[in-house]
Amino acid sequence: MKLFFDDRQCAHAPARELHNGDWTDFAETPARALAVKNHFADWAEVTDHGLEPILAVHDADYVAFLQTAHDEWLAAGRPGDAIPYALPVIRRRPLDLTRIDAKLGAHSFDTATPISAGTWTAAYWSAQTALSGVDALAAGEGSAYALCRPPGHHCGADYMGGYCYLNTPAIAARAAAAQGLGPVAILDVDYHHGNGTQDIFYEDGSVLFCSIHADPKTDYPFFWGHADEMGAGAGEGATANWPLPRGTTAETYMPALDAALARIREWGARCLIVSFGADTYDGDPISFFALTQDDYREMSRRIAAVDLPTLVVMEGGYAVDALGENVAAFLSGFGRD
Ligand code: OKP
Ligand code: ZN
Repeated sequence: MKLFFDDRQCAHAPARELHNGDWTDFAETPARALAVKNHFADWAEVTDHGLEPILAVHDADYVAFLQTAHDEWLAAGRPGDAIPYALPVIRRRPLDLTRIDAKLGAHSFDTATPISAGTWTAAYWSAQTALSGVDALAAGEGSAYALCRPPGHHCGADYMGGYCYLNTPAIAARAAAAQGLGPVAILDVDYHHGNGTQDIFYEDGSVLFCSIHADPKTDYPFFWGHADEMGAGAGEGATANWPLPRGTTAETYMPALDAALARIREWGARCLIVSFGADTYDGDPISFFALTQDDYREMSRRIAAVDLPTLVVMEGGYAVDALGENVAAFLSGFGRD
């Protein structure tokens, strides 16, 4: 199993985030990526695929916004990281937004996703890392791991949120389909619902999206991830959600995983992309499931038993000291430990 990482992903380093009404240190740190990087000795080189596979998922005006937002923020005389404060709950977007604050609000669904000086660089190489993993599958590898940072599953075609700027699993899924690896299924096992990935494919029946996550009644992102969200139009039936209660252990988690894997088999997937967050871990500081490293080994055994070419892309996981071991446990079913 090849492992992909690019150091340029560490250029994204916001200082703080708005959390429960106060400022806290930004949880999605470069140290997360470095903890995983240092756990393994052999990393494969990430190659540059340019903007085209990113624009297959994201709107051009959103990508242009991400590229210049921090410069515009500085030009407006603002210090530090760019953070939105006015968000259009009615998604009416005039095309002539000029103030950076208006652009930030128009392209965000929360205020916890700051843009720092290196955000675009890091997000770009996070996407390239996922795309390099797809290339490994196209070259015949049975599995690959993309250490993507920032993560991707919360952002949509034209909005950021939940620490995410470019939707790495969606970019990988579209690239895999374009390379003839499809039909592609995405299995999201991060603690949080992958609302951005779901949104991108909600009316697209060519990609199956399955997510197991904390119940949005109690947890972020609150507005998406309920069991009755099943896709629409041509995507009807190609979205499936398993919301689970806080405190979930393997006893509750594994039956949901088996149901999702059965769905993926029945649907006829020929390629699997796993959005993996280690924030389902018992010791995660911002999440409330109670899975163990043994559970991660068992999850990866069950996923590998579906026997599809599989790309694991990194999403969350905030217990930094345990993150390397948690990733190794999750990759053990694919022969990496
Ligand atoms: C990103 B990923 C804690 C409140 C929630 C956003 C969480 C984003 C999680 N500060 N803030 O799915 O791990
Ligand atoms: Zn998460």
